[in-house]
Amino acid sequence: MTKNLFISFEGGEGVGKTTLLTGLASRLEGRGADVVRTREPGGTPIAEALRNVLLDPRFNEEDASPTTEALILAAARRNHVEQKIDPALKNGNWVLCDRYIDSTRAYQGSRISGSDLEKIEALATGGLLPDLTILLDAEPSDLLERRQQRGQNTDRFERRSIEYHRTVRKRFLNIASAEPHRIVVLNALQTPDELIDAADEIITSTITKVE
Ligand code: T5A
Repeated sequence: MTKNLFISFEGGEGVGKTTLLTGLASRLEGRGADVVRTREPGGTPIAEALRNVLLDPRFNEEDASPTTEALILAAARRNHVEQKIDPALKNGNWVLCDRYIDSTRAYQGSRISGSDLEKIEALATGGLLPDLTILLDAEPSDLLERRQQRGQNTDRFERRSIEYHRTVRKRFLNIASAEPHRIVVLNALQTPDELIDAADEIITSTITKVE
């Protein structure tokens, strides 16, 4: 196996990031890669504890300002980078991460100033950006229909309006347009196998670029 990469998977809620990450990790492992699968917020004991705080349904919007939320996410990310991502990359492992900095840019970025976001991001990542980010993209109403067709619970998705999901989608697409060398957008409405094949091809061309 060639050079190890740091790859993040981004997109709106329930868009299929975990499914793609898992399928791709198995394929890479089949070729002999040592893969660390991880997620944000989370990935270490402290960051998982902070995830529980962030996603605790007892808290609502008024309990934490957007800046507080971004700082908790940043603390989780810093710990994740220091304790897990950076050591794994130095050890020659591939790191496949479900969400990373672009989620903060897309979700929190609309509610805090650009300069605060930049400062928080610099402290959280220490400058570590993924070699490749795969952004899964779909119109939110199509995703809702997909969940309904599969008989899946739509409560969590529907708790926030379609307009909210559309705003997040637009922010992700703007971020991708600003960094086309790092972020590749894939249509999330393809089958899981089609997505794994497409991502695999992108990885091959990324390896060529970074080597
Ligand atoms: N957050 C996070 C921020 O606000 N800022 C930040 O900086 C960060 C890091 C939790 C929340 O935190 C916020 C964003 C979120 O609101 P999360 O746990 O990643 O983040 O939440 P979700 O994105 O909702 O995670 P999910 O696990 O629910 O969604 P996935 O991983 O995108 O989707 P997945 O793979 O689990 O698939 C969902 C379902 O769809 C099916 C699967 O079988 C599964 O049932 N599926 C497909 N069906 C058809 N075709 C495909 N291609 C499919 N792929 C998957």
